Amino acid sequence: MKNKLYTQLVDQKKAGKKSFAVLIDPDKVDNAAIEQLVGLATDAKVDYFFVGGSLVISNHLDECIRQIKTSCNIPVILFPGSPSQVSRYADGLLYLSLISGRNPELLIGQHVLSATQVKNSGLEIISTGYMVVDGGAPTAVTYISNATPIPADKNDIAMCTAMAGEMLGMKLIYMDAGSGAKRPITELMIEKVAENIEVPLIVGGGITHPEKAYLNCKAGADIIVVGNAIEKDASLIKEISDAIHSVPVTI
Ligand code: 1GP
Repeated sequence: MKNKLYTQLVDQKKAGKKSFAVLIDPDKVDNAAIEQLVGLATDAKVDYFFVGGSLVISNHLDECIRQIKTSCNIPVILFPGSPSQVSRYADGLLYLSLISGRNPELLIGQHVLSATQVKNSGLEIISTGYMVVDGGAPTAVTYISNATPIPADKNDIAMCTAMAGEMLGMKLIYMDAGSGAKRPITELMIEKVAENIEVPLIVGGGITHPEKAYLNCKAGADIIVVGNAIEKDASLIKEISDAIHSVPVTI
């Protein structure tokens, strides 16, 4: 099916089910680490792997994804920090436009330059309104994107940005405080955004505890992304996955 992943995301949302995505930065894992993560994620019933990073220096994106794909059935979705992070071995790609910023390169410029390559990859392309929210300190994404994040307490700006993204036709909204953010996005902001859009809402950046993941879902997040905290303590995969999947179904 052409839109298999997106159909699944929308169906999950309609059914009121919350999902957990483990973020893997190819620069930070070797084969042994991938093997461990895949084992833990499979046991914990993780829903997705997101693969990517603001800066991917190493040259083993393909290898990393192939290893994941040969060891489990968890879908792999590219979360690219740059147009070079495309691998045909993944299942899909978040086609990110940085709608919170005013850097034309990340709104449309790099998309034009990489359009042929992305289309020819054969991947399922999911257009995503990417919103960076201030996480209390500069993160790799705020630096690399050369764009001002949405202030953490400006819930109305976040709401209007997400609404505009949806009306422009974006199929997902991703609110991100940035990898390793000191302060993750508040439930108030998540609630405000979730109430005003229909498309699935992804939330990530600085989530380090199962309780926070649970509260974010209760506030309206459909998919929670965790990277950094898991790199430090892989046992969190099970705790966070259980918390997310224990959120009562609300439709
Ligand atoms: C970053 O949303 C992701 O883009 C995940 O953030 O690494 O802080 O979990 P963390």
